[in-house]
Amino acid sequence: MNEPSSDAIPTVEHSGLCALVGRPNVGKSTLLNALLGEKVSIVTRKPQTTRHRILGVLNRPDAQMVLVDTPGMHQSAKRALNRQLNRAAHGALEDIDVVVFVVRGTEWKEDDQRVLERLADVDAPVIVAVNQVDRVQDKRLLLPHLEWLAEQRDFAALVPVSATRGENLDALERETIQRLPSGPPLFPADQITDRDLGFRLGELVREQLMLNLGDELPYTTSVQIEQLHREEGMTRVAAVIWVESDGQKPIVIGRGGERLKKIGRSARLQMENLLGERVHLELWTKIKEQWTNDRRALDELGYTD
Ligand SMILES: Nc1nc2c(ncn2[C@@H]2O[C@H](COP(=O)(O)OP(=O)(O)OP(=O)(O)O)[C@@H](O)[C@H]2O)c(=O)[nH]1
Ligand SMILES: [Mg+2]
Repeated sequence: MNEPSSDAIPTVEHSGLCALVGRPNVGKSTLLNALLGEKVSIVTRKPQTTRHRILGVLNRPDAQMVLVDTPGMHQSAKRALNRQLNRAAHGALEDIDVVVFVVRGTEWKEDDQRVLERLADVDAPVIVAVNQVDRVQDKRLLLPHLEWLAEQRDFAALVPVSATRGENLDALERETIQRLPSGPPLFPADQITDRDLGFRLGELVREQLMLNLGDELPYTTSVQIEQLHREEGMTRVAAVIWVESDGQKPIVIGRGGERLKKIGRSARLQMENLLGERVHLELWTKIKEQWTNDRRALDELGYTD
């Protein structure tokens, strides 16, 4: 009677959650995508690119590791949006099986120190991924830096990697997966992320905004997908780019609409790449005043976790 039914989910040797944390811009999202072999989280050269907790599911024959990408933890708590980013990153450390603390080469900044301090009361094993080692000019500095890091906490492991070059990622994967408990997989084998298509498409627009706008403006824009229709061999997408003031609109649109066109073209190509079919993309800009500092607006735009 109590025999498990034949379609009960079998347990795997290693199943659990692994959070990628660190200060902004060290390469957490790049690392997530590189480990998964698919772009699930957007990447730019600017800090505070990631605004949400994003899960990426890595399946192996004996394991399922759910990687949690997080916004970079940082000191500035000026805007409600910044506070929300920090909240999402800190919240991601609850109920985690392994933490990967991502740092950049031989750098150690105040925000790295803060992350280390935040990890003080985390019981899960913490592995340091020393990312971007390809950028360390003088390789002789690496070993002393690893030794110095090893003195800062009883880390489970220190793994030098290059996310963009794919160097040593197998070692990082081994070190993390082996520390996951056995259990049933948390996601179906064919699901790569917890985020729906609308979210992923919106992020691809935001990625282009970050890449194509000057220094301050990207942080006051947000993207909302208004329409998403999948037709025979083609997907139609309409998205709104929210800005904070009248003055910001022409900057996003550019002279004769050139900049918005470029943003749209690049985002569309990324979308076509993701979907493997043609995409028709319409972009609009609208104003929502002070949304980055307005709790309710943040909720409306999906910044709730
Ligand atoms: N040279 C080199 N660049 C890298 C490497 N990993 C990431 N980058 C670059 O570092 C920049 C930041 O990468 P992201 O993955 O967006 O960094 P992040 O930690 O997710 O940043 P936030 O989301 O802002 O917290 C991008 O320009 C990446 O291309 C690496 O291993 N080598
Ligand atoms: Mg990121």
